[in-house]
This record gives sequence, structure tokens and C-alpha cells, in this order.
Amino acid sequence: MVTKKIEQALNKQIELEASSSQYYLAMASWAENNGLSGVAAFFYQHSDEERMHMLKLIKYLNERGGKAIIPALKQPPKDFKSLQYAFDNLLKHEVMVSNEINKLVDDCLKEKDYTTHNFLQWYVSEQIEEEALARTILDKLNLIGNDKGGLYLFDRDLQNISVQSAAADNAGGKK
Ligand code: OFO
Repeated sequence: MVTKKIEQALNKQIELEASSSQYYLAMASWAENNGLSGVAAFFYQHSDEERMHMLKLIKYLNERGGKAIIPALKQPPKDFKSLQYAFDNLLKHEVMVSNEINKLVDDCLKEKDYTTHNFLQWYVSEQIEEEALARTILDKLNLIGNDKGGLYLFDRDLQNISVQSAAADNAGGKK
């Protein structure tokens, strides 16, 4: 059974994962409208993953005797001024989510909720991976600068990353 404090904190995290999913969906749609099909595939995939993160939390909270609340969401931005800007936001967003997960882990220790603490370790590792991926992509973008050929290859690379990650998920992967 989770305490009220942990129930509230998990519900806050459910909202954060749901809004991450919406946010990346907005980026996917923007990229698709700008002819960047690989980037769009990457963000669509990422948006799906965030939804899975949300579902995992909802199911866990309900199983542990808490009540998961499905949140209302704010509309994400319609436009992003550049690719750099979109990925910069992705990284900032992931760093913020990592900080929130860390706070949640800390709350679990204070409440002596070792079961939820254990459950959250998956999120801790996931955040490390997501931050690292966002940094790698930003480094690539910085290298490319305004080079059109580079941008074409970058878009193709992201398409491949999305296909691989979708295949890993379907093979019973971690997400
Ligand atoms: Fe849910 O992993 Fe990103 O935010």
C-alpha cells in the first residue's frame, strides 16, 4: 500500500510523463510538416515511449492500492524555430524529468517505501539513457551546422535509430 504522499508524487509523475508524450508528439508533427521524416519518426517513437512510461506508473499505482488520476494536459507549442531548438528543448525537458524522478526516489526513502523505490530504479536508468541520447544528437546537430547534405544524413540516421528502437520494443525490450 502506498502512502498518500507517494500516491500524490506518483500522480505528479504520471502527469509529467503524459505531458512529455504530448510535447514530443507536437515536435513529431512539426518535423513531419517540415519534410524531416526521420526526425518525425524519432519523435513519434519517443512520444509512444513516454506514454508507456505513464501507463507503467498508472498500473503500478493502482496495483499498490493507490488511485491513479488521468490528467488534463496543456497544449504543447505548435512550432519550433529550428531543429537545434527542438532538440535543445528535448534535452532540457529530460534533465527536468530526471530531477523529478530523483526527488521521487528521495520521497520513497523518507517514507520508507522500498517497493516503490525499487520500482523507480527502472526510471532512473531510463533517464540516464535518454539524456545521453539527447546529448549525442545535439552534438551531431552542432557538427552539421547549416550543411544541407549533413542534415539529409542526420534525418536518415534518426530514422534508423527509431526503427531499431521500435524493433527492440517489439522484441520484448525494456520500454
Ligand atoms: Fe519518461 O522518459 Fe523521458 O521524459
